This record gives sequence, structure tokens and C-alpha cells, in this order.
Amino acid sequence: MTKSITRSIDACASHYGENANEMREYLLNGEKNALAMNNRGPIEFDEYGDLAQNIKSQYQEYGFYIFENVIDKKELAEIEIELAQLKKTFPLEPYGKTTADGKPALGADNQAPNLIWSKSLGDPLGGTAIANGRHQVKLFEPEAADDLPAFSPFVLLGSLQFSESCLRTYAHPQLLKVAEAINGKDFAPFHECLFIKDPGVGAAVSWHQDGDTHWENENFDQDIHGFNFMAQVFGSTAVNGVWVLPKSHKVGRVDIKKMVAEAGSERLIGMVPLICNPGDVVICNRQLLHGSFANSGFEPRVTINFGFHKRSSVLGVMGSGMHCEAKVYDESLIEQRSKVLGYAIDARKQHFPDETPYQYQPFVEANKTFDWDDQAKQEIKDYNLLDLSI
Ligand SMILES: O=C(O)CCC(=O)C(=O)O
Ligand SMILES: [Fe+2]
Repeated sequence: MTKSITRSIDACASHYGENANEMREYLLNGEKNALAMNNRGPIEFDEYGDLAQNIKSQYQEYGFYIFENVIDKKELAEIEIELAQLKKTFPLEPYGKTTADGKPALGADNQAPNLIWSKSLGDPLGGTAIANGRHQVKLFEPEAADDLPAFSPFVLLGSLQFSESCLRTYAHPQLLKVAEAINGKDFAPFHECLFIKDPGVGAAVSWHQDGDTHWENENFDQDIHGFNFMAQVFGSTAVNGVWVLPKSHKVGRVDIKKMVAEAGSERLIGMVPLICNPGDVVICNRQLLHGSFANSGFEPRVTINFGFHKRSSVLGVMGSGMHCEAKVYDESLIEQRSKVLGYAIDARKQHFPDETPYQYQPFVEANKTFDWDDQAKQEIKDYNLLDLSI
């Protein structure tokens, strides 16, 4: 089903010195346990058009589900081509303003944050106060090879303004039907980004839970912090992929330092990697404990990441300040932030005229239509200043 990554497992483990055998076993066991789970398969709907009950219940039970073969080969090929072009627009140096060939780099005159860099194979978030200190421990940072760049791009925020193919994927009708099934027809946007984990340089994302705002909410439930879709362009493996702790979305905030102490290392007990082929899309509850090791293997990973919330989780709520400046989210802000979804649906409709576009209930009720054109392209510049960060 998935391709063997033995060479990458060996290469990754070899970085861990006296823990090399332990790391190797951890990767192999994680892979085996992940593949033994039954929360994967195509997106399926029942006779009423609702998400199949078994998918809903597996997602509710484990906190994630792997939808297989969602993005077809043609769409994937377009994404790959565009990502290669996008990379050429990255600055030559971290946070620089010009590309290798002297042109203005991506985001050079943007206000909102966009391309985030890391030391190659580093863990830039672990053990820091960034994102309200949610990455409680620092993961091991392997040494990158001398002939590879010392710093590398790691996350691209506000990604939909930079990539039309990702904008179109954001409006995938089946995925939006899933969003509706989990968060209701009036679901609200959250935030979008690319996680870029190039072989030999891609940084780690230390263990964390994404949710921030509602842990003490009297109406707390397992869906209150929403979910992320993680669409895999090149696939995802035990070495380069996100690892999750199944069912941890139900238990509130977890004490990661205590879990490290219990495991005797950063290799936490019970975690499994998200093993995906190109075109698979994971739905991942934001309360699930998760993270990824530095990519010291040979396969690339790019995740097209986009999340959605229940409207009740964001309306009238003070944002966490993690993705943009903290503010209270009112109806008009949510409406403004939702425009990108309107443009995405139209961009997709123009590009795939034979597909039935998704109908977003709030637009239908307000009788709103959107045209993806040059003006819209200008309009979505810096749209991520309005991310709904909770
Ligand atoms: O892709 C990764 O490595 C980390 C993803 C993550 O933390 C997230 O999507 O919230
Ligand atoms: Fe996360």
C-alpha cells in the first residue's frame, strides 16, 4: 500500500547516536501500529449525502482519519509544478527581500507574516514561548550535512494568496462536505499554511496540541478547537510525517514534560505516524497531541494545511493571538475572513468546470457570489491578518 522507507529509517536513526537503535525501533513500531489502525479509506457519504457514519465515529474515536486518494493525479501534478515555481520566489536568505535571481521575493511587501525559516533539521518551536508556550519540550536536532543549506524554509503562512493550486484545493467539494459534517453548515475558516519538510533539512515541530482558548470553557468538547485538513503532496512517512497520540483530543490539556519523563525520552508512548500516499488528506483534530521529527530521511513532505472551526467556537470569542493579533471575532470579521473561501470556490469552478462546486450555506443565505479575478487576487493579499486563531 505504501512504499518502503527503510533507507530513510536507517538514515534518520543514524543521527541519534547512542539512541540510534531505539529510534529505529520507534519508527518501525510506529509505522506498524499506524498501518494496523482502521481509520483510513476514501471519503464516503451515505444515501442522504451525509458523511458515512463509520468515518464520523472513527474520527470522533481516534481524533484523526486518513482520507485516501482525495486529490487526483492531475490536480496533484498541477500543485507540484506550482510548488516548484513558488520555491523560486522564496528569498535567497532567511527573511530576505530578494530571490536568487535578484527579483523581489515572495511576501517582500506584505504586512502579515508569510515564510518562516528554521535552522536546518532544527526544532524552532520546542521549549520556546512561541504560540503561548504550547511546545513544552525541545526535540533532538540532528546535524544537517555540510553541503546542505544551514537554514531552510519551514512554514508558509497565508499560503492561499501565493498559490492558486492550493487555493483550489481549499475548495475541494468533498472536503468541504466533510467540514460541514463535523462543524455544521455554517462552519467558519481558521488558517492555512504549507508545512515544508525537504529531505535532509526540514525542521521538527515539537509535540503540542493546537487548541488554546477553550480548554476551560464550560461547554468544552472534543470538537471545540476545530480540525486541520493535511493534504499530502508527496506522501507522508514515519520519518517525515506528523505523529499523533490517538484519542488524546478527548482528555484536555496534556502534560508533555510528564509524558517525556514516563517514556524516558522524547519518543512518547503510544504515538503513531500519519502514513499517507500522495493525494491523501488527513483530518486531524486540533486537540490531538501531535508533532513531527526533523526530516533526516530522503523523501520530501509538503502538507497543504487548512483548518475549519464551528462558528460557535469563534463568534464573540477573543482570539489567542497565536496566528495574528488577538481580537474579538464578530460576525463581520468572520464574514470578511470567509471571502477567501468564496474566491476559492470560484477559482475551482473556473478550473474544473465539470465538477459540482461546493455550496457554502452562509453565502447561499446572504445571496453572495464571488468572482476569482485580478481584483480578488489583490484583495486577498495579507488575508491571514484575519486568521481565526483559537
Ligand atoms: O506538519 C507538521 O509537521 C506539523 C503540523 C502541525 O503542527 C499542525 O498542522 O498543527
Ligand atoms: Fe499543530
